[in-house]
Amino acid sequence: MTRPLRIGITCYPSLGGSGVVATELGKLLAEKGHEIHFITHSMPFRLGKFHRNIFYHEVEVSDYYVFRYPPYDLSLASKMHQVAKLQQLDLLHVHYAVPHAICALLAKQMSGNKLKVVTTLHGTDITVLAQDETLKNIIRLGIQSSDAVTAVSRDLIRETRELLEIEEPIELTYNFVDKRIYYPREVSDLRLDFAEPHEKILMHISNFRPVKRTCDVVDVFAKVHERLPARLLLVGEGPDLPKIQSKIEAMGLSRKVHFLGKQDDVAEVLSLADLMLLPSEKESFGLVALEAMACGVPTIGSIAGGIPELVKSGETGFLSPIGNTDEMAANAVRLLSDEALYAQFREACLHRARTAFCNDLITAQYEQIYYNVLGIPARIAVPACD
Ligand code: GMT
Repeated sequence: MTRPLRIGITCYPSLGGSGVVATELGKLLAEKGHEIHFITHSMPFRLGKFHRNIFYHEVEVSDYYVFRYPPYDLSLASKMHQVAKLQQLDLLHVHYAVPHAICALLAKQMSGNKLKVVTTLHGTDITVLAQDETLKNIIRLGIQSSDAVTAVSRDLIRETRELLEIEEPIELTYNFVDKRIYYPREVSDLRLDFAEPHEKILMHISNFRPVKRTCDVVDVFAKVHERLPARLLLVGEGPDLPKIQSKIEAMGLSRKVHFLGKQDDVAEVLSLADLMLLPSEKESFGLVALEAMACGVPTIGSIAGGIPELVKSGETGFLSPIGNTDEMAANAVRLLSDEALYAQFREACLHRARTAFCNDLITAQYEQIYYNVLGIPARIAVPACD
């Protein structure tokens, strides 16, 4: 029997899939008996109620008057060191390289190099920020100084190697969904609030940033709507939302599109959908497509980043070249007009989410990485995922 670990987790607590994955991982590790210390600037939004074995340490930033830019990174590094010392942490697991990997490196140095650091790369920390010459070298340093580095798709590993010219091992740890939360919910009553029984529901969930190509979402929907009765549900908020609202109005589709804003119970909302639209320009993984898959909802998306590792085109959705909204719409219509094909895709979605991206499997992979970096001999049993 291996001993439970004391793990510090840092992530962006208030937005994005990386924060969701970090928080859900912390909860699952705590359930397995590990002691988890979140070290973040605010309470991770998916943490919710009190959990046994989970503690939260808030990073407070000094706003002394000489600072034009209050040094959050230094406050975080200090807090990491302080928590590591007081709570006798075995390791820090940081999600999203910038600035967390460097803060963890500083905390490690402050602890006399005893503390181990695991860094998980999530996407734009590499695909966008590592292209910025002012950040590239420091991101490389953060990665090379970590005791283990993981990335959420093969494509992200490839891109990290290419952009940063590094040889160090990067382990693949796909994102996961908790199957106790993500499953098709009974929402037939709620569905009537948005669509007539004969109408199909297409959905897009994101932070409405340019990489999501939300204009393509609207174009795909408009083309589908010309051929069958349909509604579009848009979930989330972000910089491109006003542009999208104007586009929808200009296209005369306002009565067919519903803006749901930010939602907490994503599984409930996803269960309303017949299709998920994810036509992104960049997407290292696409957690939302996995969440949809776990609720039995196929994805129509782009061949970008790690999406093809997640969505099997022709089995759990259809993928097309970035920007090819004609093909995306044609695939959506094909799937929505053929009941037998749709049922087959839905089953494949449920099966794939529960097996390849099962929470027990991925949690065990992370645990194995932790014991490896600590030099503790352990073989973590991977439960059968069905
Ligand atoms: O940079 C972002 O888009 C945010 C980031 C995040 O913090 O959620 O998203 C990335 O990480 C997610 C979780 O691993 C992935 O599911 C997203 O695909 C990835 N985003 C991009 O690559 C654009």
